[in-house]
Amino acid sequence: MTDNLFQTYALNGTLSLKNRILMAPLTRCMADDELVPTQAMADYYARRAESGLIISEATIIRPDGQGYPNTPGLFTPAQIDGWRVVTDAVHKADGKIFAQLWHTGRVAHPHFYQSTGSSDVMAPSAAGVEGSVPRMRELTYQVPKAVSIEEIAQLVQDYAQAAANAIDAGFDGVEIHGANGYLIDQFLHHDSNRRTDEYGQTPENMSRFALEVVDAIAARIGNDRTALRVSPGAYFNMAGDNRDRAVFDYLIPELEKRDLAFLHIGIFDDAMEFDYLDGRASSYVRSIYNKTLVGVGSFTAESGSSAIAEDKFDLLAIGRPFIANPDYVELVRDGKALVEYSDEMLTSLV
Ligand code: FNR
Ligand code: 8K6
Repeated sequence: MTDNLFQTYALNGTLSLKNRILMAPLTRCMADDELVPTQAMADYYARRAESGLIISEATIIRPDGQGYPNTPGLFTPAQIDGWRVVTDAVHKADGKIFAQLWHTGRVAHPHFYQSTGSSDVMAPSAAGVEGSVPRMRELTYQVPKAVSIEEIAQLVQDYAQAAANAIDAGFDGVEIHGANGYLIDQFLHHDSNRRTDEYGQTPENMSRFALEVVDAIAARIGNDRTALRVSPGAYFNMAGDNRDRAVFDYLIPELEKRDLAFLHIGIFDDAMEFDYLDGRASSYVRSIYNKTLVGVGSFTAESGSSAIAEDKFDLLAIGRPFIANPDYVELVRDGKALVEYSDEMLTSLV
């Protein structure tokens, strides 16, 4: 019984989804060397246009946001044109697509942007992560530079410009990547934010950058086309801290006031529990956020449908099964068997 997944859903007055199954954002590292989306990417997304909403793979807002090879960008005219081919293909197939806007912060690597002449890694504080870029183990993570107030203002501008570029490229809206240990999330956790100025220490200060980015983008493209992904539970390139709870206790009601298209949990398995959240990240957010919430993380169509029926969230995002099954929505609707995901599938775009 997955009928509720096939109900339409009005995100707001301007956007209505044909079903409640979203394609989760999935980095594929398949853009060309100028970080321009390819025709193969357009075909890949168009094959998945039966989902209620596709969220694109994370897309960098500027060169020093890059932490993985061949991740697409949204800051050059060629990148905007490349994305327009993708959004046209999705729209022609009767789909909708949001761009996920990304800056990796302290897990960026200057190897990827050496042509800009910059070797700085930008983060809230000079607190690095151990390790190296996945699948490029020779690229060890650097100790980042704590961004100045002026650099923060520029970053906010660059997020807003990338959002405007996304609309120019034909996207239906944007999801700001505020999750999974990347730049915005780095401001929201004590592990990575050790600032003592107006961007650190208190919940209001630590939420300031995230809210400035949200507000700048909403002012540029409309709150109805602006969404955000957050990870209140630290789990990827981030250590949790009991004090993080107060940051999200402040941030999430502030987000609710902004009337965004949706709020999306960033996690790999919704069943993960966090001491300082008294359980699952999704249950915690649901308890203090009354608007559209997207759940994700190791769900099947059946378990996701039950979670929606139990009012744990409103929309279900599906990641890995969508890599394995371009026709995921049709297969679920018809009650047919799915192909199981495996990591080897990441080497080609099907
Ligand atoms: C991801 N995920 C992810 N999340 C995100 O916010 N932006 C991204 O670009 C990516 N990229 C990405 C690549 C790959 C290969 C995987 C497997 C995952 C996380 C993803 O959106 C989702 O939260 C998880 O995959 C959990 O959902 P599933 O796969 O269990 O349905
Ligand atoms: C090369 C680009 C990769 C960018 C996204 C990475 C996704 C890889 C999938 C596995 C990642 C595991 C995440 C950690 C989960 C920890 C749970 C305890």
